[in-house]
Amino acid sequence: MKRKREHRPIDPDYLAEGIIRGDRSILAQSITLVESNAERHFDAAQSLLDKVLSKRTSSIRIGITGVPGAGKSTFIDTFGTYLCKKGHKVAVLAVDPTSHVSKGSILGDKTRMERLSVNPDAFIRPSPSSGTLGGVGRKTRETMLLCEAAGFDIILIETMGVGQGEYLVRGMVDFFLLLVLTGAGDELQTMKKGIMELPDLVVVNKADGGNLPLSKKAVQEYSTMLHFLKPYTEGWTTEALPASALKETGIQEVWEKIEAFQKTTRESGLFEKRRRGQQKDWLHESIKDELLYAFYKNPSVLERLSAAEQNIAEEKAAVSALVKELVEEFLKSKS
Ligand SMILES: Nc1nc2c(ncn2[C@@H]2O[C@H](COP(=O)(O)OP(=O)(O)OP(=O)(O)O)[C@@H](O)[C@H]2O)c(=O)[nH]1
Ligand SMILES: [Mg+2]
Repeated sequence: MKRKREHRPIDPDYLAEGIIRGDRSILAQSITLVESNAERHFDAAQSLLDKVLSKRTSSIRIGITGVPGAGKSTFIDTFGTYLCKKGHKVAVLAVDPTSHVSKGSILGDKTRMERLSVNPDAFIRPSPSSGTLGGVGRKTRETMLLCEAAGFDIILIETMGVGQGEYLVRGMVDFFLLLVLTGAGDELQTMKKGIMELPDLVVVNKADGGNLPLSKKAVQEYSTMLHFLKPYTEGWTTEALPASALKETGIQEVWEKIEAFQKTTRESGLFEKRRRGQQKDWLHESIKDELLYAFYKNPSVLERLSAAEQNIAEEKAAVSALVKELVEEFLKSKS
């Protein structure tokens, strides 16, 4: 006879203690727990987050974006290794809002982060797959909290795919870095309009070998462009710098900029203000997620939904009237 699969009980106290001790395998397990879409994991995950929330180390959260092939993974490998050498603990998270395949991208990324993936002071985590409960935003935010509780003081978030990912990540980091290549004009065409208004620093990567003269020109072009744009962070000037992730040049200069940014924004109070604003946004996003989730799994809504869809498709009813009816039905079922 086949035995029914049993689920081991999850012990949030045990996990919290392991995370705070810096146990990487427990950190990985805990991230899997908060990423889970299974309802039976929800309470344990929330209880775990509650327990570690006040135990977090002070951190800087850095988002890194750029067109495919700009060198994000290579840059993170070099930059992360540099930061570990300086005594930091670096967590690398990937965000891919378009990915529906769990752990699809990390295999590629781990091989591109050869040095960092074996560094004892670094922790690399793949993009969570998007699911119904919450979504990528919630999962990444909660993963950041767990990493901070495990003592990681620098969180690097690589956005995969150009598009909505940039805005999502910009809204959850302190500092946003845009990695670009030479030939500013061509590249800007493939990037979404408006992306140049998001970064706190533009890094022209692959400034090495025969590409050096072109990258110098690109730095100038980007600087000119940035000069005409309103910087994303008040009181901070977004600049363009050259670097080579491969030859490891310009890396120290990038870190110096980020340190200057931290100093300026912490002193002006903007650092804290931005984080508080992000917390508030998170709350409202979560409320919307939760309401949507409750709505779409509500039996009396489900009962009426396909008939409503049919009516709308055949233009037999007005959308607003049907929506009102469905929402009222939902609220009635809850009262
Ligand atoms: N010459 C040179 N090549 C680089 C540099 N950085 C990255 N590359 C190369 O550029 C290619 C793409 O690098 P990745 O780090 O995978 O780029 P990515 O932005 O992470 O790419 P996706 O994750 O696919 O969006 C690889 O072949 C790297 O070796 C650099 O500084 N100089
Ligand atoms: Mg990559």
